[in-house]
Amino acid sequence: MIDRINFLKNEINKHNYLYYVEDNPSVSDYEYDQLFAELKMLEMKYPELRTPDSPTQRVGSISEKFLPYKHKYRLYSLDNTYSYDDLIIWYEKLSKDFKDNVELVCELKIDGLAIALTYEKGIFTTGVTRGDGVTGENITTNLKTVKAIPLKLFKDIDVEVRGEIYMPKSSFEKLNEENMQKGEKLFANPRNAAAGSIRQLDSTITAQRDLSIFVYNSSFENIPDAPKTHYESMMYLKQLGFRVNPNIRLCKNIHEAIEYCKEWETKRFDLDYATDGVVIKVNKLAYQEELGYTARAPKWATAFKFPPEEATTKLLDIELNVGKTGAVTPVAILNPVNLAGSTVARASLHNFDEIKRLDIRVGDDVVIKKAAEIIPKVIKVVDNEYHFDLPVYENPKACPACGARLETRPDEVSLYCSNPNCPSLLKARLEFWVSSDAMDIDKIGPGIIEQLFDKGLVRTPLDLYKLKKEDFFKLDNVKEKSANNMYMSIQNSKKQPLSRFLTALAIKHVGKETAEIIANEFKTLDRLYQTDSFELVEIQGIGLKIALEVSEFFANPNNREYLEEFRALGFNPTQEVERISDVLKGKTLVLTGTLKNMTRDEAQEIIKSMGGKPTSSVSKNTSYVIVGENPGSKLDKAQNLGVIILTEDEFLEMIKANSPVEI
Ligand code: 3B8
Repeated sequence: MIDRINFLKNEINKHNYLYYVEDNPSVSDYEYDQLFAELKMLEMKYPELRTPDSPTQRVGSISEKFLPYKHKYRLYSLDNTYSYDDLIIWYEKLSKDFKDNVELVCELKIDGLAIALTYEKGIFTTGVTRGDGVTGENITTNLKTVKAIPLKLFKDIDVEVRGEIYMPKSSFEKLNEENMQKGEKLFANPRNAAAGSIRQLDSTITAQRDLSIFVYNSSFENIPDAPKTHYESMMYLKQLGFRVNPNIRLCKNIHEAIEYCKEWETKRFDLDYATDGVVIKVNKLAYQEELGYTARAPKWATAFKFPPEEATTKLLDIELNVGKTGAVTPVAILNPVNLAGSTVARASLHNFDEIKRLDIRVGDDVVIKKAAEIIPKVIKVVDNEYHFDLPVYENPKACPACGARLETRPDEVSLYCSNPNCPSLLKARLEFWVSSDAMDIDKIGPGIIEQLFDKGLVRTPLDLYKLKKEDFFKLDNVKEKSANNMYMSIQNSKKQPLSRFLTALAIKHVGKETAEIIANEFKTLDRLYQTDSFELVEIQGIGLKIALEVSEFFANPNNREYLEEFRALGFNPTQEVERISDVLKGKTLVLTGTLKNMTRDEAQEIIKSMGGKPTSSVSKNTSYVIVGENPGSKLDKAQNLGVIILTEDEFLEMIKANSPVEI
């Protein structure tokens, strides 16, 4: 029987390969279905003969969990450039280290989702998202439903490959059409559709989506006749059974590479998959190794990005925003327009100097562009006769929120509201205080801040901590339960570490990362009181500008008084737990039941040290519930809400898999 099963597995895998990788089917759908049905039947009868590389394992299953997974090899990003001149500079810099001519390989840059696939002895074992490059999520079950990913290679080798999962443009359009008819949500572009499909907890849904892959890099260990160039390694990947993009070209020098870029800038629109640029790589693997990596990207590769899409629309108004520093910034209000697949109604105008420089007037037709930033920018005004009939934009003289005079500050382009009690400024500060980067008071959002402020219940962050439970009943639609939640989430934030408290203070130049560096160094607020700029500037990562700002902040008697008020309310921010990893960043975890291998406190410390947040109650926002012996009602609640449940062993495995070894 095992022979027949093996025969069927090989036949089906071969037909899969010909159909999904080679685009060259060799049997009819009917014949294929017959083979598949027979294999399924035999595996049902002899479940012990069912193996992970069987094509029947591509169907997916429900209630899979995505667990963080530390990559064996770090997945770097690529440096970007938008100009041919930069490409020439990049090439000259890298080739001067070598005597020979440096050959390049050009590939299309597929606009999908980066993933890493691990094969052991030729069998697909693990598939992981890029994540932050160090840690991703284990999405093996979902990836198994992608037919172009081989479950078994043509050679029994160990290899890790990287590639890009994407959805063909035509399938994306079809999916959106179907979703529209069903009244379901539409995806903005093929990339989002692919991401939405692959991150389904129910992988039977993934299985129904038309996803494919192009593979573009690999790490082999100990294979005979290993490829010596990138080009050869791509051919080798093809021989192993992977789908590689056919539009790859070997180039003698950067000028040939630029030719390739120019050619594909227009030809790309004829393809059935989205591309956003060209990846240019040094061909010789020995040279790649010699060139090495910067902190975030290989020096031996770069991405030429196709010019970003632009759109033209009418500027309806210029809105003014007051930020947490009191800076007033202009925002363009636009006639909504489609840009690179999403609708844009607001765009950045940078600052008032920029409006003057571009002579932007309300009523103009303007060109907007999506650059690397998420928020599109206004880049120029369309040459229209009527532009000159429109009134020239005048900088505001008064704060849009409180009417106070606006002032300039030395060496800064922004205009600032001169009123330290400006309601917009105070609200922006409060919003920042509760935000996820700062004190992370997750039950209080901008809408609640607005109400608390407008009803005169809070003016400064200090006031938040003086609120009583009853005060929340004064807000719209707030009942006992949510009043309690809000009250508790504010009170609990008193225990946030020093790094968050420092961030929340919104000291100039001190963002989240800088605050973390300072907090890890000083550990307590008391120690920070005693510091000066000389001591601060000695710290790795702290420049003079930051050092001066921070020391001045702590020397200022008003600020000291402010900080003392926090202490009187029970604050004593410290930095106890050193971060050892970021794998649980942004995740909340709940413990229930008795753990065998550690105490509750130990488990909580571990969670914190990996960047996670231990909390006591289960909600739909809980990332994982860790279950020990004799679990309480939290387990039932987690099951009802569909929260991912981890046994203690699974939790330990996750810790082990992500222990801070250098990679
Ligand atoms: C090194 C090489 C990242 C990439 C790479 O089609 C590295 O090569 C990378 F650190 O992200 N989207 C490609 C694509 C992406 C990358 C790549 N090659 N064809 C892509």
